[in-house]
Amino acid sequence: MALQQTFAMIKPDAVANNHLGKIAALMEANGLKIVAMKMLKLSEATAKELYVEHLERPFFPSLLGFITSGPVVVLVLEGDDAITRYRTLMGATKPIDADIGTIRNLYADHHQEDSVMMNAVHGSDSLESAVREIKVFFTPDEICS
Ligand code: DAT
Ligand code: MG
Repeated sequence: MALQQTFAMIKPDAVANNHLGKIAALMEANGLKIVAMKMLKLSEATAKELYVEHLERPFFPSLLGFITSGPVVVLVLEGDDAITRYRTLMGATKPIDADIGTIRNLYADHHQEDSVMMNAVHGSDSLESAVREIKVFFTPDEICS
């Protein structure tokens, strides 16, 4: 298995609901070392850069409103097979479909009307995305690999 880095974000719903520490603990307990981390409020420009592949999607305006609505925590996670390992730990995009014990099953609010969008966490879906997304938020000297 290859040692990889992936980009993770704890979204405004999970930060507002005080799930930040529990989510970070789950990452660490599942073979993902936190090698960079910061809290910030996304600007519209940064949100568009992160979600560039979704700009034309019908849900993009609501996603943009949600993701810039409050503070988020961005992280770089490192570990064996980190990209797939973290996607598995996150669970399915729709919290209602997320497997028991995954972050989205445990910490997204399944009763929210916008429960697809308010799904607690983001994670890179490929090596290419991980490299690109990490660069949106971190300079190499901010990553303590
Ligand atoms: P993922 O976050 O699992 O990689 P994605 O990249 O397809 O999922 O979508 C990015 C985010 O956009 C997702 O976390 C929540 C939101 N989203 C996706 N599909 C949506 C939809 N049909 N309606 C509303 N929001 C959606
Ligand atoms: Mg995605």
